[in-house]
Amino acid sequence: MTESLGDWRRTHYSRQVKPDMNSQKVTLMGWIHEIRDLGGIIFLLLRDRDGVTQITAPSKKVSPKLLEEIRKLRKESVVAVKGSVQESGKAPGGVEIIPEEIKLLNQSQQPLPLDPTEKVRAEIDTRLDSRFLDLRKHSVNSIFKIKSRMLHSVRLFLEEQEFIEINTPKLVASATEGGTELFPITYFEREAFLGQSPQLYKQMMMATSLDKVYEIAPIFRAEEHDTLRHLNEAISIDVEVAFADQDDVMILLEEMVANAIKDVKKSCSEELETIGVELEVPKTPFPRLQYSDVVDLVNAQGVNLRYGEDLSRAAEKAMGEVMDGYYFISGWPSEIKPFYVMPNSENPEISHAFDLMYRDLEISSGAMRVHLHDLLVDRIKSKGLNPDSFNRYLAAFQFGMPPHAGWGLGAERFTMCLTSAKNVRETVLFPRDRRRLTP
Ligand code: AMO
Repeated sequence: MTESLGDWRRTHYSRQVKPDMNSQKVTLMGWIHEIRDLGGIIFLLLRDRDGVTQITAPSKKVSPKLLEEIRKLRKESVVAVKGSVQESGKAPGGVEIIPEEIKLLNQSQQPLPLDPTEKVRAEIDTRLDSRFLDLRKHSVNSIFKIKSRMLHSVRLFLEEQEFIEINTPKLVASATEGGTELFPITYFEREAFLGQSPQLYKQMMMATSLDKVYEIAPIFRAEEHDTLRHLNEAISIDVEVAFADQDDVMILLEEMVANAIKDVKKSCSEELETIGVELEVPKTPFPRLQYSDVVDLVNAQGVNLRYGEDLSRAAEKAMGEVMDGYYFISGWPSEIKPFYVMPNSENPEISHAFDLMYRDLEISSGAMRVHLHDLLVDRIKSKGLNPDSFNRYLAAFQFGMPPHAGWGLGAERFTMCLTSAKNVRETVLFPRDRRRLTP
């Protein structure tokens, strides 16, 4: 009974079948969402990428052979249905299909490890184990349609501003963001690492005259913590701009973020409705807070944060209580920012680094960089690192490196903001976390 497509081809997706197409012949393809056999009439719900269509098979109108075939179908099997459209007040979308032929393309085994009809709620681990079934739910796949649109909009925005897309190595020899979060790998007879960030490469691009570059690619972090915000493999949207400082790239970042939200709101209205999210396009410029003010704000709420410390989870949560939306934190102490961040020339204790926050979630970090070779060597040493292991990177600073600035925006964290997802794993097809390496 299981057959190939032959000359059958889909003519419409569910949502394209409208009541004004009465009597029109259509071919739909998808999965059996539901079967209700009432004896004299069988209702099939056919689900595809867009939605669900009711296939109505009354014994008066449909041949006994076809009815028998329909009775053999099992939930989540793949079928193609040829039939005619009929207006129906009771059916979803105001239409039903009276079937003339049904082709079973692949019968599904039973029982299912997961119910894609969302009647039974499953735990995230069960869902991730059977992610292909989980992604049949429109509430789940909507998140990825939104993520895809966001990435499209980001690319378009940067391309329009004449940024050049680059691809940098993910097999690397050294750390960039502090030594503890690296995944070591065996590179022939040497030790190497999975790249934590394209940081050093995008900076080296600034010495080439390409001037404005971006990369959208995986970053690998050996985070020990099992949290709702951390992944071991994430997608970073990285940007670097020559002849620019932190203020220039903060403006670029907020404009890009606001533009992507506006675009997602317009282009993904159905997906947003499916997941029950009403997006608000933030006004630019975003509020700009100083790190020292953040310390005061956090302490005022009874959470202890000493000046010079990075924001703890409790401190982030306290900020989420007072700030409702996107905001920058600037003026970070140099001590807690990486070696490549430019210290303020008047007060080197303070750096030209910033974070972009959404309520209690950090979604991006950036800075003006150190472009002066000797200062960079000092900064590397002051972090307890050996400048010799950075000599190829440092060479780019000896023969004409312009002042430059940039940032990295986490694609999954930004998708959390767009979809109101509480767990970052919801925004990754196949997340990698402390315990999960499959599927
Ligand atoms: P940072 O380490 O702050 O900065 O990373 C930038 C952004 O990437 C995302 N991100 C993560 N998302 C999920 N899970 C993780 N484990 C994870 N780690 C990072 C966050 C974060 O804000 N080189 C600098 C950027 C720069 O200065 O250009 C960097 O990597 O959204």
